[in-house]
Amino acid sequence: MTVPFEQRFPRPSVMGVVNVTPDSFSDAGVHFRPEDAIAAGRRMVDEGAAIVDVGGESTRPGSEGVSVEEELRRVVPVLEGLRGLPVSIDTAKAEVARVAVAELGAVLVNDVTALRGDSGMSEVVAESGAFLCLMHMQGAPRTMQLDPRYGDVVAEVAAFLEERLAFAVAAGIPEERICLDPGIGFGKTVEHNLELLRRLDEIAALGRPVLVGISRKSTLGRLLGDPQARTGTTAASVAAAVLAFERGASILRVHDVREHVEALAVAAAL
Ligand code: 7PJ
Repeated sequence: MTVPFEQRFPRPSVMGVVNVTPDSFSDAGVHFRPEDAIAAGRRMVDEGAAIVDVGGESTRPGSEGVSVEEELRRVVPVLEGLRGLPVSIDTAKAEVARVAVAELGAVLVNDVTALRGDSGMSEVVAESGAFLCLMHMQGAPRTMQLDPRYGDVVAEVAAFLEERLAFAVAAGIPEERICLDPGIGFGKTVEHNLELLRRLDEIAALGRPVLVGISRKSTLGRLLGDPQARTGTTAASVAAAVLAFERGASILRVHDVREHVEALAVAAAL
């Protein structure tokens, strides 16, 4: 018997971000040493994170992939150091997911390719009983921000997530273990991101818990007046997270855990 997603991650839950990469979106390199990443992950759980998302491959705009060996070299010591704490693995590689879930206790696979990146991924998730996040991305990280285009961005993202959910279920992953994510910043302009957040109820209407990651993303910095911004502030992140929660998000993927836990506790009470 597995616990349904909604029970394991009640609304709102916070996912803390631990990037073990030299070049993530917004916290470039701060956790590249395993001991720093482990300390950051532990602190996030102390501060109220429901889960800590450990990733060893950057998906920031313009980034190239890394090999399985390099990704494992980055994440394995961190997963070992966080053993016993609730951890997810941010990876598109089946072998990295397998090691994380089957050998090192990760409970959720966060695959930004939504099972399109590695044909072995669905089997790893199905067999392990892990939770799964399916995220929308237009294009691939290296080129996704060059000229993203949609007719109706919300309708297209919803249709994509519905199709990936059906694919995952057909591959043997129980629907009750899956959450969906519109993929803020993944092949989207500022206006696309805003439209997705304004109409997040249409993503929630697909019937699965929704995860939103907008923490420190460039859209926020651009809204604050810098057209070249590559990051956003904590205060801007918290505002976006609270409104995403109000519009139906269940899990907020964030860098500043304490601030989000406090703000979301108040938002939930109101
Ligand atoms: C997201 C992610 C997101 C999910 C990143 C960063 C960029 N995974 N991985 N959703 N963003 N599920 O950490 O700022 O929005 S990488």
